[in-house]
Amino acid sequence: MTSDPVAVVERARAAIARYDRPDLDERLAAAHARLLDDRTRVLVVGEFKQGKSMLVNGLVGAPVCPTFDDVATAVPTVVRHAEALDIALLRPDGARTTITGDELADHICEQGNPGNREGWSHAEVGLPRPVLSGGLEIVDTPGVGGLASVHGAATTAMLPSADAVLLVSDAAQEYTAPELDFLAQATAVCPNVACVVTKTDLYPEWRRIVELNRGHLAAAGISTEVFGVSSALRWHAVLHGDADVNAESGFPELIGYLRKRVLGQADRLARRGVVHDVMAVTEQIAGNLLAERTAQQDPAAAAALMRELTEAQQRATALKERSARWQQTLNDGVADLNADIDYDLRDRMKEISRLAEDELENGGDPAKVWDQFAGWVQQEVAAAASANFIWATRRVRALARHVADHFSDDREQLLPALRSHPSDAIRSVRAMVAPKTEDKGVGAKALIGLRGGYSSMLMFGMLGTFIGFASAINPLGLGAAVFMSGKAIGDERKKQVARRKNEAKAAMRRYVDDVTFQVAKDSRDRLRAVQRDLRDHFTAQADQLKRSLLESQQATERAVKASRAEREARLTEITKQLEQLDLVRKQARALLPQPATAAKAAATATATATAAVAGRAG
Ligand SMILES: Nc1nc2c(ncn2[C@@H]2O[C@H](COP(=O)(O)OP(=O)(O)OP(=O)(O)O)[C@@H](O)[C@H]2O)c(=O)[nH]1
Ligand SMILES: [Mg+2]
Repeated sequence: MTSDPVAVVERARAAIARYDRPDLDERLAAAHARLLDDRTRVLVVGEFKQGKSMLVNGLVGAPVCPTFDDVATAVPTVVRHAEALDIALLRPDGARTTITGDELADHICEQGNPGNREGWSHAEVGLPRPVLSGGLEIVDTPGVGGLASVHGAATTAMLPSADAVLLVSDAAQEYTAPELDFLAQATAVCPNVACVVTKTDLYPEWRRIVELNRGHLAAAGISTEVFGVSSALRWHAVLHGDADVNAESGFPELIGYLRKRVLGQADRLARRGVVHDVMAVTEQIAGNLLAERTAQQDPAAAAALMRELTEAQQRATALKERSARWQQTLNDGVADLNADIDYDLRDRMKEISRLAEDELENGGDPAKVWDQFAGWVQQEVAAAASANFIWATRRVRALARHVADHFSDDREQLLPALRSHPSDAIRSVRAMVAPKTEDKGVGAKALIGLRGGYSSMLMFGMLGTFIGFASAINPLGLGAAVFMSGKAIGDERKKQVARRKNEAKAAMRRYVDDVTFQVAKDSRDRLRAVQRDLRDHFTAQADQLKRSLLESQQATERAVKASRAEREARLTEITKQLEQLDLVRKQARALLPQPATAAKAAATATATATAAVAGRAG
């Protein structure tokens, strides 16, 4: 018996082709497309210069990602399998520009493309490597600014679309607070998170660092594996084919983890999805056949037929009600989520504004501390947007499960893939610009000082004249002017500082409001898309059930009108068709590891299908 999910779906499609059920075929076609496009995405993330790009190179055994001591990665790179080397840059709208390997560094590093001003969404490198076969996709992300920065927020936005995250930090030091925060967020929305400690060749103490990190993880309640690796040793092993050095590099364990755990899990999930779809589809068709068989076997029983028809009608009504109920759950859920997510976001941002205002009020001249201040505000805003995003993602998933509850107890399998492209929600967090304050350089200061001094000189000069000193510019007048001008500088500076504080506050508030607006809008859009996806998904399921009921009803009616000869021929045909469906169901079940009792369950497949007729609308 085959254990290839693609072949099983193809067989199931062939088996249901004769029943003219485009709705059910569409469901299997979608399952087929999902299998063919199955990609398992691993995000490589971490603070600046921890060895992310070199780790990716080590994993694929090719120098795909530029690594430098002093030039940082600015654009994420997706490395995946391809028959031949294929390098391209992608725009956010998906437009693709093919480039050569030599050109790559100019576009994806800070050096040639500072702050990604060229505006690429990511680079794609396809290359023939066994480690990438099976759909593994490794994404090298920029470390610029660190995990708690605006760039870090963009990385966070990619988390829900990742199958696994590798947090990279070198063995020079133990985990920092932002690294632990990031790990907590990652484990909240991503099924596999592992920690990689790099540069073990450089730091003989690396085992101690790994132990310290394990302690931090345990204290934070984060359970992940920690791997110690040396990309330098791995690279040496790749170049010289040295197995001992390769073992020492720690890469075999990490690759084993990616293969067994990450790819293995993705494969299990894909199989479970296929089994679920094939079972659901064949169950509906078998249900129709069984209903018809019942009617064909005993058409004279008019009472039974009436009951059957009434029941079918009741089922249809129940289904309608149920559809109203799930739609209500979905709509109410989305409305609540919108409000909650918005409130959470505004609350976080308000707190940042409050702290920032205090900081400005009680601090010194904002002009002097602007860079640190702006950096701090940006970091806080990015962190708040990230936290809001992660929280929203979890709530959306919970809502999807809640809606699925209306359909079946088997809810994990009924969920549509909510995996969408990484949201732009928190990418809209941008850098904060300095308010336009008048530049009061030394020259300007001297001028203001002079102005004050000038009038006081006039005053004292006149005073001098008043009290009888005849000289045009008397020494007292001059001395007083110098004294007064110093005071005027002080007053004017105070005024300026106060003005600058106000301007800084206004700029900060504008910035926070702006980002809040963008993030809120993006998360509303995201939620709307999720609502649409869920509605389409569940509507399709409800429609399939409804149509199956109608078909049962029609088959029953036909059966009553049939002649004896027709009936006999039809019964033989039905038995044959049920056997065929049963075979497909057995093949689908074989895709999953069989527990001891499963064989028994398989033997009673027809019984299950019978129960399904009665239960599918219940
Ligand atoms: N000795 C040694 N050096 C390493 C190792 N991994 C990375 N490096 C060096 O560390 C520096 C930074 O490595 P990258 O891979 O560019 O780091 P990154 O995390 O991608 O940096 P950004 O993308 O700029 O954040 C480079 O000079 C690498 O050669 C390692 O395992 N051993
Ligand atoms: Mg890099």
